[in-house]
Amino acid sequence: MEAPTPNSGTIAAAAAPAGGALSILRLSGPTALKIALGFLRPRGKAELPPRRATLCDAVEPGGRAVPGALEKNASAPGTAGPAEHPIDEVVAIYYPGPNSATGEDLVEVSCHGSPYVVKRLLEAALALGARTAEPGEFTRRAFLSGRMDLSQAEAVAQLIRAKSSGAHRAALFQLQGGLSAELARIREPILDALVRVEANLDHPEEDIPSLSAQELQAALAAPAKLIADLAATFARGRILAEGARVCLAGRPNAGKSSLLNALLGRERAIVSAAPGTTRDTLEEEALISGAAAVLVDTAGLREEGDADEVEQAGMARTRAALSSCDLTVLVLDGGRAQTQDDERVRQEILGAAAHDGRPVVTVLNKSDLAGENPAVACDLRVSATKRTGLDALARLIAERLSADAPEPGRAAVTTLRHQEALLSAQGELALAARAPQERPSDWEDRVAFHLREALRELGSVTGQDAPDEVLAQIFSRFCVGK
Ligand SMILES: Nc1nc2c(ncn2[C@@H]2O[C@H](COP(=O)(O)OP(=O)(O)OP(=O)(O)O)[C@@H](O)[C@H]2O)c(=O)[nH]1
Ligand SMILES: [Mg+2]
Repeated sequence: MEAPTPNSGTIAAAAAPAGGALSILRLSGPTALKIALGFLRPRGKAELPPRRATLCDAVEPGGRAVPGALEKNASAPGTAGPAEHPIDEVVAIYYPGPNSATGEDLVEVSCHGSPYVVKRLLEAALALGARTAEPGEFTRRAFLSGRMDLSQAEAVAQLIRAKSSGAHRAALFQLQGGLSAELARIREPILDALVRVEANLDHPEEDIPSLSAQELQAALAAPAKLIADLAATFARGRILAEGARVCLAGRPNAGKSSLLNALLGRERAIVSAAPGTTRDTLEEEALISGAAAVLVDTAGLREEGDADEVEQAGMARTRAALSSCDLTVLVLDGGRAQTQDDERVRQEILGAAAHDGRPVVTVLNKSDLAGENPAVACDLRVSATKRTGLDALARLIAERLSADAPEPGRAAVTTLRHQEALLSAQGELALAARAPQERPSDWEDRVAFHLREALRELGSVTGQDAPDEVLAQIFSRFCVGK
């Protein structure tokens, strides 16, 4: 048997999770139509007309008749062919390549959502010569056949994962080629500069106007600025795609775990009146005012000297969480007077956030306890146990997180792979711009080299020359059937 290599043969997979009312079986490849007609009997037709939803009986390939079942499919009197075991009544659509989602012949079969039916249909397709698709293989074929570039293919995965309106918007913009268009704008002047430098090198006698070192620097300033602007969207773009990390921190017993539970709407973390209850950091995904977030509960911070070994280890994790989050919620204990220790911890948390330019929301919790501490500076007063002020807190977190969110309709970088490519391209442009000073006598060679590298890095985002391992890594993160 032929080894299943990616991108060869006809593939089949369920494209919607079985268990809903409907499921979809997809077939893509050179023999998709032939295989489909091996187990589909279009009602009243011999063929599947292109791009038309056609009611079909799905049958066991090569099976024998079950009298009475699916009567309309029963062999007409006088026809000799064997009647067949029915599996389901389905609607099939045949999309001939190259104008299909994968760029190849594609057949989509909508069947009833029973996992058993889906399994039988898939088995029928496999028996007729299809093989099971690998994760992301349909999208990979769309990329390889030029239906979409790599950044658009990656956007398909992001769109499927999108849990919030911001994530959805960013993924859709990228899917529709927004990032690719921005990259094309950046590449153009670099390519232009490269052509002129290479003309100097290869055909100095020809009449292409040469590029002076000064002109080179001027020509590279614009794309360098565009790259820097695009790379600057990554901090927020990543938050959009993955959800912001929101860290709850403060003194022991301030009510951090209670607040986590209140924001989640369920008792996720252990709460107790004993200070030092939470030892390890704890993470949970949540929607905060419609924005995807990961809430992180932490061990309370206090004087190290008084803490035992486990508590100290917990505090070290708190500090690590604080330095890797996108927003800190500083939780103050409103149930008692503020002490010097409170002030010290508050300064530590505010200082860490200010150092990295991260937003902070300061809440005074336990506001139900006499509502005292009117003098304590905070953004708002909440009560985790009485569940007051929680909506305002969620709104404030979302507001501070989206203060510098990428504008709708503007390209944003949402994946580390793209960001790394942009930063490398930026580095190459800087090296190219410096080359004339560093090597006044033969800078053209050096510049051409760095410009080509910059273009290669930018091209890797859209997959213009992405190596196979990179493709394999990207598409393996998809689900089967996409
Ligand atoms: N009255 C009142 N009590 C609260 C409120 N929030 C928390 N508590 C109580 O305060 C105590 C400590 O709550 P936790 O949520 O465990 O506090 P924590 O900050 O996670 O504490 P550590 O994990 O030990 O750092 C518990 O007895 C809670 O019931 C509140 O809003 N009002
Ligand atoms: Mg706790």
